[in-house]
Amino acid sequence: MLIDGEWVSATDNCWFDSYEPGTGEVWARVAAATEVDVDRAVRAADRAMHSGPWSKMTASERGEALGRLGELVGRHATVLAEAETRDTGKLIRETAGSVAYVPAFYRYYGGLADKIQGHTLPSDKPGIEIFTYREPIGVVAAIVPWNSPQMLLAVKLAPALAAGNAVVIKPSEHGSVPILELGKLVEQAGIPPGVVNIVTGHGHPVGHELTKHPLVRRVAFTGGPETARTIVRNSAENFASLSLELGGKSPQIVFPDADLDSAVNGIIGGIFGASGQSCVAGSRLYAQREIYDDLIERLVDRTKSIRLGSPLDPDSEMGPLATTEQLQRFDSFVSATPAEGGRVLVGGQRPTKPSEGWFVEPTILETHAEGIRAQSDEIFGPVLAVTTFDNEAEAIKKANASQYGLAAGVWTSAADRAHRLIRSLSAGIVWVNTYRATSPVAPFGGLRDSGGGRESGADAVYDYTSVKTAWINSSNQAVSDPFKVQ
Ligand code: TXE
Repeated sequence: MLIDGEWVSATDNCWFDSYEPGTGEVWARVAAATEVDVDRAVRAADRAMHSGPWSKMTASERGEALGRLGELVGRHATVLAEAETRDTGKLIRETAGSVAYVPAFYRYYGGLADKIQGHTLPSDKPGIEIFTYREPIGVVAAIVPWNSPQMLLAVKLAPALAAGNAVVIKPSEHGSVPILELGKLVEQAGIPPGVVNIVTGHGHPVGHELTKHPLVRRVAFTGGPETARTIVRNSAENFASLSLELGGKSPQIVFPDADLDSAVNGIIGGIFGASGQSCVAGSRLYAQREIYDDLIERLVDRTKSIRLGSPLDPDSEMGPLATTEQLQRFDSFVSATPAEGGRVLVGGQRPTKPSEGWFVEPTILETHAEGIRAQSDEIFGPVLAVTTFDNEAEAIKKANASQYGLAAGVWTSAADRAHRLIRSLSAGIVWVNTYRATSPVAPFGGLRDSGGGRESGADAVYDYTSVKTAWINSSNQAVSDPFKVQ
């Protein structure tokens, strides 16, 4: 682990195994932090923020350090991508692509570091000037899941550092190695010791202790809704501010005027990319009745030809699931579907090839009936639930009937319809004739059980600041005795 600039093992020297989902074998041993380690990391971050060299660096210097970190990520992209692939099972073609994009996030927030400004306010009191500063908020706990560790860390770490904070990162127990690899680059980037700390281990005790630590002022979390509820309760002890990015059950809506070839590619990529283990997976498909049969036939054909294979093989099109819990989740949803009134159109099984690793087939379920759980619940696997609609109003109603509200996809060639849908869909992100695109410039986040707060985009940097308001009496007039009538 990285605590106060030193590479250390846990104080009680405990370790846990990290498995390689492509083989199902242990491939790394990772330190299991204790309460004492978490406390040391938070205190180191607090010191680094308030009295270390970081606190004396100018905003421009912080921005330059972030730029250098991005450059180093680019230079070490091969190692970082391979670590992510081996630890999480995500395809090398996907991790190589996402790690290559990560420097853009460090550059973007590096560029913003010296543009974080307060305001001079139009005072309503003659002779009194009022203005605001934006100060760092305090120690940030960055809690990262396994499904895209580098990217989901960058959207937390980069704005937190740009604003002058120090950070304690808690990677997922299923994705620690890529983050530890990133930790090696932090010092080289000229970021002083203690500013970035990494404590590894399970939700309990590591995440738990971190989120209730009194010196933590902000928690940036990506993960599941149940964990988020615990974190909200823990952080309430200290009123730490929060961003919660919790996944979804995102609808894809296809109208007859859509370019169907393009829609098929967007839908396949949207659900089977990352083996469906993506918060924005487009896992519910609604197709207008006139094109339903044609669209489903194309999707089923393409699904049958998806090449499952080792995540390290650049020719593989879909890799394994990341954990055995994810395997069980897939099995339980898919096996329940026929009894709930649905039908397996393709997939649904564990494949015979590859014979090792945690693979499942890419799966499409027809879910016309009400109450099919695969239609309403987040599976976080390669399972697409499909059904029909007859008109635009019905499409919107069905798409919005979810406790989640992260993303939605719309496929249409009519500009007026696209605008109507964007306004009517209850989601944090709406993609029209594209899907799963992200960018450092674009806010990302959802509604209801998909969480709250937005990551990425220029405004996110302000979430890592607190406002200080200053009042100055520049009138040259002394303050009069408050108890003497004038
Ligand atoms: O997530 P967890 P899991 C969803 C998805 C998935 C489900 C469970 O539906 O099937 O969540 O996945 C840390 N205090 N998403 O179990 O547990 C944990 O160690 C503080 C959506 O992997 O939420 C890890 O670092 N932290 C998603 C992180 O929380 C705690 C990504 C996420 O793990 C903690 C992943 C605690 N008490 C899962 N308990 C997305 N939005 O992309 C655990 N953690």
